[in-house]
Amino acid sequence: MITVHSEKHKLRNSKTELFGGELVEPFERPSRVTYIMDRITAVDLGDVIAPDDFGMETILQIHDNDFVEFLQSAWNEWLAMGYNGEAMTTCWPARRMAMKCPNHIDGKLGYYAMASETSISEGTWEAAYASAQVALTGAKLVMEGARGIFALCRPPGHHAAYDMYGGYCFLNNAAIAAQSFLNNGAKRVAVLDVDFHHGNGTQDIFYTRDDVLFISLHGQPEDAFPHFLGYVDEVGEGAGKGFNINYPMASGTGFEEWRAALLDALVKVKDYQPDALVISLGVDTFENDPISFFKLVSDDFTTFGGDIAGANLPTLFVMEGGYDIAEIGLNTVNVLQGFEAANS
Ligand code: 7XA
Ligand code: ZN
Repeated sequence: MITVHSEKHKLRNSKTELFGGELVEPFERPSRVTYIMDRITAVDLGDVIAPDDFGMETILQIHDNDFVEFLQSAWNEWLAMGYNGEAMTTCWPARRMAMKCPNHIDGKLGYYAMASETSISEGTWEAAYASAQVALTGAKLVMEGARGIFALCRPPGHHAAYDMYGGYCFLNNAAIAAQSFLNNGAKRVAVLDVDFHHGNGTQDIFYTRDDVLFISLHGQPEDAFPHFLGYVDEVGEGAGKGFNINYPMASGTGFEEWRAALLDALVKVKDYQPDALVISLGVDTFENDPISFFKLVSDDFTTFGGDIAGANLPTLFVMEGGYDIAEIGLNTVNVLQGFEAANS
């Protein structure tokens, strides 16, 4: 399987995450990609290629123009205030407050943030842009006939909504890839999100549309980030009604229950008859992930890679989360090898 990878992910190297009331080294850090690349090399998964540059067009079909301009300028606006740390929000438009974007960077951060753990740092926009190009390049290769492609996106994307960032995400790479499939001839695309966390951003983006089916398997929002989306009764609206499906699961969920949800989701994917399948691939479902609560073991990732291959669809894997860094390479590549083995 070909991997699309950009060295520019390293430009996203923030020093601080707000966690448990402290500023800690971010869980989402550059070495995640190093470990995945090491494993790709060790098992000789296939060629690794750099992305093409497709520009801003598809990004701006998915995200609000003002939001994208904010991402581009936020770091410099923050520096201009003379602040010493990285850019973090300290305020929000909470219930019954004005939903208007302020001029001050503190207000802008609050307006566009969906969570406060994620600081914006130097190079964040450049890395997010490159990550989106990785996804777009992967989509192009799939459209050209590849059975499966791995877009090694970093920073991840599935929490990024039409006009919100957070949960380590800035641009929604999976949604941008899905839109690219549609722009290039696909009639319908399915996005299946197997990251531990609910893909609130992807849900938000496609909630009123019937040309993208969104399905997410995740930790139940009562107990897991992003907490405010991901319930079963979120089924889509208007033309999108019936095209959003959530499988929230409880703390301690193991592979048997998780796989039953996956197989159910894959039946729904097949029934939808999409022209392409995008997998939001997070491996933070792993039993030792430091910020999650499912109990998958490394071999389970191989098994479910094979299950995904069973859908028999042109498939783009888009990297999302996973924070047991010592095992992230094994678990991620296990999915891709499971997929390849079931195809051969
Ligand atoms: O899939 N999303 C992630 O892996 C990021 C989750 C961020 C959680 C932050 C909670 N303090
Ligand atoms: Zn996650």
